[in-house]
Amino acid sequence: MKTLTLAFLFALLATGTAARAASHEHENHHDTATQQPAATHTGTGVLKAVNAKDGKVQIAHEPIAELDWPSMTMWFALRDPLPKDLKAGDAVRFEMMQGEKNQWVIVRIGRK
Ligand SMILES: [Cu+2]
Repeated sequence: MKTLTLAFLFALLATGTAARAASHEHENHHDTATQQPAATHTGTGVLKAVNAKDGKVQIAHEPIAELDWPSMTMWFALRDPLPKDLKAGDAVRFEMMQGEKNQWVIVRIGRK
């Protein structure tokens, strides 16, 4: 009985650890298949890098509760060219929606 209980506890611990590790993976927090496809979500963060050629920005974003996202640094596609007054280091507020292939696309961005 004691052995069984211990084995059960270890199994629980192992499961918990695996679940926590997975939740920190980028893919995982982007897997929002259950979300409404056309909904926009608002985020805030700091602009870290700009790739104007590919139309992408890297943002260290704050947690986004409605998507259950933790804070993290990630790349977003831009639907439109980045406003000229924005540069790396700026605090920003942005609106995004899921585009093709579940990629997150920023549809509006500005200084916070
Ligand atoms: Cu992210």
